[in-house]
Amino acid sequence: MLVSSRLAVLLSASLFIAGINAKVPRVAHPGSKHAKNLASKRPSTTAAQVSGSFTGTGWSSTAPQVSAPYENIWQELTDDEAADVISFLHNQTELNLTAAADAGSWDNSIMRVEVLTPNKTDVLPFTDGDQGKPERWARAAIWVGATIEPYVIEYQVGPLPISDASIVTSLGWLSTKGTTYQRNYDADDDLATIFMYNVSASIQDIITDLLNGTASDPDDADLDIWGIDPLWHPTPNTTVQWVTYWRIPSSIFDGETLMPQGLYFEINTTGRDPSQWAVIGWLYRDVYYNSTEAFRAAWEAGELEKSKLNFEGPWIGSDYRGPTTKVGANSTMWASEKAPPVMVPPEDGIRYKVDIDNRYVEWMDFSFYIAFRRDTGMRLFDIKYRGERIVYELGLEEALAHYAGNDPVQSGTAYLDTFYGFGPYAFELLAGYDCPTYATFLNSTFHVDEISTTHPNSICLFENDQGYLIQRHTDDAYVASTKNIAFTVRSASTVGNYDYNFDYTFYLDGTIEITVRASGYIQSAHYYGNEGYGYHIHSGLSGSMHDHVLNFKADIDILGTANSFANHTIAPITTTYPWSHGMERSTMKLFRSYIDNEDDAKLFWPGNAHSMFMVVNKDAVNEFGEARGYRIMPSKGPGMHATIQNSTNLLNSMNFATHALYVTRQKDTEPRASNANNDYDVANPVVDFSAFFDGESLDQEDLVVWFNLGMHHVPHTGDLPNTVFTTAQGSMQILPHNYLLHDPSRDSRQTVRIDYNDSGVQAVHTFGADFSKGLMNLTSVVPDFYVYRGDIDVRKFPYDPQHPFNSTISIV
Ligand SMILES: *[C@@H]1O[C@H](CO)[C@@H](O)[C@H](O)[C@H]1NC(C)=O
Ligand SMILES: *[C@@H]1O[C@H](CO)[C@@H](O)[C@H](O)[C@H]1NC(C)=O
Ligand SMILES: *[C@@H]1O[C@H](CO)[C@@H](O)[C@H](O)[C@H]1NC(C)=O
Ligand SMILES: *[C@@H]1O[C@H](CO)[C@@H](O)[C@H](O)[C@H]1NC(C)=O
Ligand SMILES: *[C@@H]1O[C@H](CO)[C@@H](O)[C@H](O)[C@H]1NC(C)=O
Ligand SMILES: *[C@@H]1O[C@H](CO)[C@@H](O)[C@H](O)[C@H]1NC(C)=O
Ligand SMILES: *[C@@H]1O[C@H](CO)[C@@H](O)[C@H](O)[C@H]1NC(C)=O
Ligand SMILES: *[C@@H]1O[C@H](CO)[C@@H](O)[C@H](O)[C@H]1NC(C)=O
Ligand SMILES: *[C@@H]1O[C@H](CO)[C@@H](O)[C@H](O)[C@H]1NC(C)=O
Ligand SMILES: *[C@@H]1O[C@H](CO)[C@@H](O)[C@H](O)[C@H]1NC(C)=O
Ligand SMILES: *[C@@H]1O[C@H](CO)[C@@H](O)[C@H](O)[C@H]1NC(C)=O
Ligand SMILES: *[C@@H]1O[C@H](CO)[C@@H](O)[C@H](O)[C@H]1NC(C)=O
Ligand SMILES: [Cu+2]
Repeated sequence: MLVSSRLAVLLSASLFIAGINAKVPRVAHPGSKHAKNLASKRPSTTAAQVSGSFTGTGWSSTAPQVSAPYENIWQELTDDEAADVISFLHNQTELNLTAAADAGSWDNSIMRVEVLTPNKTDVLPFTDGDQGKPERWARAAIWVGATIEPYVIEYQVGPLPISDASIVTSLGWLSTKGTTYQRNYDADDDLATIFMYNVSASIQDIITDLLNGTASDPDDADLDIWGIDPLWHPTPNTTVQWVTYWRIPSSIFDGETLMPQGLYFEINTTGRDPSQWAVIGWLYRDVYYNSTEAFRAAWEAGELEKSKLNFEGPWIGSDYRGPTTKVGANSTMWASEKAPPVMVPPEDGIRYKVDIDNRYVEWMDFSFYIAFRRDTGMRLFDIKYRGERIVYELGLEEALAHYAGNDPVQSGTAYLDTFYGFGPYAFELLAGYDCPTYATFLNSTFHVDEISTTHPNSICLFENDQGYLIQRHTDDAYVASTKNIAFTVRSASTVGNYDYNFDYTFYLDGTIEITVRASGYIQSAHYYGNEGYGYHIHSGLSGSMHDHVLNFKADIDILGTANSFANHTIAPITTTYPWSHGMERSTMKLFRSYIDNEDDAKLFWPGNAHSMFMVVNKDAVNEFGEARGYRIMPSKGPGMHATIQNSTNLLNSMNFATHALYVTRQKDTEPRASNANNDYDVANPVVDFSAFFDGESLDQEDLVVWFNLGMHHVPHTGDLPNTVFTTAQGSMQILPHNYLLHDPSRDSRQTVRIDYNDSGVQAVHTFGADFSKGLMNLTSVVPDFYVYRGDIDVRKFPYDPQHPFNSTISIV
């Protein structure tokens, strides 16, 4: 599932690149690892240009207001809070900060500020008791560039609002190594890009011949140059990287990651003095040349056979490509120009309530708070069902896309996408496409490089009919059916080349489903010699196999925090019964046990799904003596873990991907399974997930389940031009298990029973349900494309018309 994509440059993560014309990035945004630009083409408006509330159509979708029972204490910093924290940090002279707008890679600057998620031990006495609000703190990531050994580090800042009592202090308590210090071996990525183009300029004649393009001037090149992520450190404190050439599309389509050119070189970028940097070797058609001279000699000797190249064409575009004239009933998708069925809003107003200021939502028997983070995007807190909390926190932790290949760039690619962040790329959703036009849209904001950016309408909330029933039964006297209406919270992040869609869906039976889908551009490989690592999918192109593993945190609380993790397994047995006349019967039986220690709680989904895993409360049994609980179960797709268990690329930074799910005891010091800065130094991550497993009891303790969604992605021709959501998706369900005494969807009136006999219908029972009826003006659900408006940046330095959208380029 998920996608991979990367930006190219920026890398990482699959991203964008493309569109970006490979300009050397300005140094002002020291967070970007590979310095390239992510973004870019996105329209942006200033706050002043935006007014009014967006609906996406002429239909005004104002959800009824509700007042959250308490303030959203997880909410991101307001712009004012962020400005205050930034000012306070600048006042700490020992940090020696340069304003982000003026900072280069040799300065210290603020990469990002964000709310520090309050500790659960401080939150529960407030939400569940009569204690006051927990203190509000921020966290800040600082780029320390004014040194020969640059690093990044995070601090805890607060309490907020800033006062005489506020301090800047260590955040080491949330690191498994005791410090958030991360050595930054890529601080001079801007110079590295220049170095790569200088190297290429020295062989432009060969590049013209082999690759039919220019790569001598980063501001005027046909070819982009970028490569592995994370960088390699073959011996301590040294840095090497393999890079390759990608053709820059000239059209609007962002297909750079579909145009690798098959020539690779390795450079040694150890240290901060580019004059000491060197080319280590070249690779072309699986032949390694140990110097530029050796490569040139082979070329001059005519020893190089030319590989097929990947050129731009309609094949990288995602537009309609069918016949240009209507060719009648026998043509492909002959009716596709006709308007398809559409979702329309309920006649009688919206059936959910929202507290916009607090990002608090009530739908049927569920309520929850929405928060948003730069690293992981949208997350939910305090999900209650029928008045009881069932999930304290639910959200993405990390997204791995681990590639392999016969070439060193694909082999060296293993994106940890929180490095780039899901927040900065959670762009505006398109009403009528991403979400129904009648959805409620929320904005999201993050604070990077001393700029507060708001993506309007980047989270949507809507109810819809799932297109299949939640319940039915027929016999010779009646037919009974219940509509499967569910409520979804959605966002999508385009992290470089890939688009990840995240859904949290709530069902009438008390189930919560977490779904991730991937679309966008694959990161592909040059086909030469890559048969063992992907399909040949275009002239010079291999699909480049990779694993997507997205780790999620589900802090499940069943009737309090004292919970246990049950394993109910169905297994075959051979046994006799009092009634079996002594004869053995081959049958099966239910075996019940608990997994009661963290060390036993790194789990796989068993083959044939023969084990059920539940978070239960042993002290909360129902009237039949069964422990009430919620089960966790893969829904779409089988659940995931990484194929590569001991990655040469990621070392200690992918321990969240070794198994399909994990259970740990909840601890304030273990709030996240990963950290956005891990990617800077993967051998010494800020958070090494394996350190969470230290033999603690899981018996009636506060438990956290960490599970993986994803897919093994071996792109085939159907991934061109873009991967499709239909197959690239996975989901997990968290569902009631002996939690209530019957199916709660019976409490929905959207159920019908028709009694009938040979004489026809005798009675119709609709239980008071209303039906949508009367006239619906469908024009009201036609999307208004012209309200799409892109980012809103509150800049703290003058607008640069040459780089108008630079704030979203920053990856920090
Ligand atoms: C930072 O220092 C300046 C000058 O002393 C002061 O005006 C400002 O209020 C301080 N900012 C914060 C957040 O304390
Ligand atoms: C502070 O940072 C500047 C670069 O912005 C650097 O030149 C200077 O040496 C640093 N001062 C100290 C005391 O580290
Ligand atoms: C959260 O808990 C950790 C570990 O107990 C503690 O060090 C930290 O100060 C707490 N954070 C806040 C904001 O109180
Ligand atoms: C090289 O590119 C030029 C246009 O830039 C094109 O005319 C030519 O056919 C290309 N050559 C090959 C071998 O693809
Ligand atoms: C690498 O750099 C660190 C930090 O300066 C230093 O402590 C360590 O000794 C270095 N290791 C080697 C092998 O040079
Ligand atoms: C890279 O350069 C450093 C010194 O700058 C050197 O110690 C190291 O051996 C080099 N590594 C490789 C693989 O060339
Ligand atoms: C490169 O390879 C050649 C021949 O295999 C060898 O003579 C030479 O020493 C090598 N150069 C380097 C820099 O390793
Ligand atoms: C569609 O195909 C059928 C069967 O081949 C043929 O009889 C019919 O004439 C075709 N119709 C059109 C509009 O081409
Ligand atoms: C989103 O931001 C826009 C522009 O600032 C504002 O007009 C709108 O009210 C915001 N919407 C929500 C739901 O906060
Ligand atoms: C679950 O229980 C079954 C049956 O006792 C056992 O075989 C299996 O190993 C258990 N699974 C785990 C993950 O402990
Ligand atoms: C992981 O790889 C390293 C280096 O290749 C090797 O030393 C180690 O034994 C491997 N560990 C496992 C569990 O495969
Ligand atoms: C439907 O709505 C559109 C846009 O509001 C309006 O122009 C049109 O007249 C309406 N049609 C009818 C039949 O009311
Ligand atoms: Cu993929």
